[in-house]
Amino acid sequence: MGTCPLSRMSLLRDNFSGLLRLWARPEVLTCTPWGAPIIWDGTFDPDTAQQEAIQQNLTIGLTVFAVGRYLEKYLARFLETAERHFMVGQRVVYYVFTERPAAVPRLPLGPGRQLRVERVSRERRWQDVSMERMRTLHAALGGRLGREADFVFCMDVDQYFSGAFGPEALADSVAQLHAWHYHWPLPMLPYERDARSAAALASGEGDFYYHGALFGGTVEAVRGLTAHCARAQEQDRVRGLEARWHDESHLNKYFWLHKPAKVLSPEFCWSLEIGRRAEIRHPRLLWAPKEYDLVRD
Ligand code: 2GW
Ligand code: MN
Repeated sequence: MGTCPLSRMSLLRDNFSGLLRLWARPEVLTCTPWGAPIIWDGTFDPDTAQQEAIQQNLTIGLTVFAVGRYLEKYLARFLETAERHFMVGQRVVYYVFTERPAAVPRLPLGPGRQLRVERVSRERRWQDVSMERMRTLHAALGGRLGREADFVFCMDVDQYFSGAFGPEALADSVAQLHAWHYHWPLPMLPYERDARSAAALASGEGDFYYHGALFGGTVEAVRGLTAHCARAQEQDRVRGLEARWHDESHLNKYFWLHKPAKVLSPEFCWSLEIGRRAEIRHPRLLWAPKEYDLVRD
């Protein structure tokens, strides 16, 4: 029995993209130990990714929370730059969660792009604003967002797009390497270490340190992720605990237990404060400058 030519073709293509990843960026890690691609500039062909996504007729959700002063400070630039760079050519639905729907900027949107505003209540503590996102997202994924999107990305609002962020970033589950920590040795990564916390990683555990500012995947995968994190946060709360980096600590625990299918290089969420790094060729999303005195109460 011969191999069907079609599967031989796709085998060839898969091997080719694997080799391309290794050859294109020999100076960086382009594959995780469990075989997931780590996406660096030059390791993917954006046109192929675009073509494949269009054939699948996808709807991609982008969720962002803008509560309190973060709305005026960050939301307009986040959305304006997303219009220029995020999944251009695909069907996109923005989901903005805020306690002041009327204050959301009315932006002209490109064809096939929509914005929905969902009301959330304002938490008193900023740690809770950040952590409550997991529960709110989980509920939204069980509702309209979950019905209309195929894939979803969940992002911090205090950043802006600076380059094409396209369907090459799509996968079942997607994690972002943290710009400050991607080259740190494992024992130094800032995981939660208190064994009583649901977010705890013991010494020797952990693969990478992922950034809470960006994660995504299929609706189903992100539902699982947000359910896990919301439950784990609640478990800590009733025990009077709070993980070191809040939702980010729980996210890191989740991705230790459930390995991401794709990992984005720090080029996909970079901080200019780090300065020049030879391997950072083409940042696609940049951290907005923080003015803690202005936004932290
Ligand atoms: C957060 C901290 C202090 C003061 C205000 C806020 C705040 C956050 C707020 O007033 N309004 C608001 O909408 N947020 C949302 O929560 C917003 O979407 C923001 O991007 C997100 C996370 O807060 P942020 O961006 O100030 O936290 P970072 O940049 O220090 O975030 C990392 O660590 C967090 C946990 O401490 C999260 O895991 C976050 O995803 C990480 O990037
Ligand atoms: Mn942030």
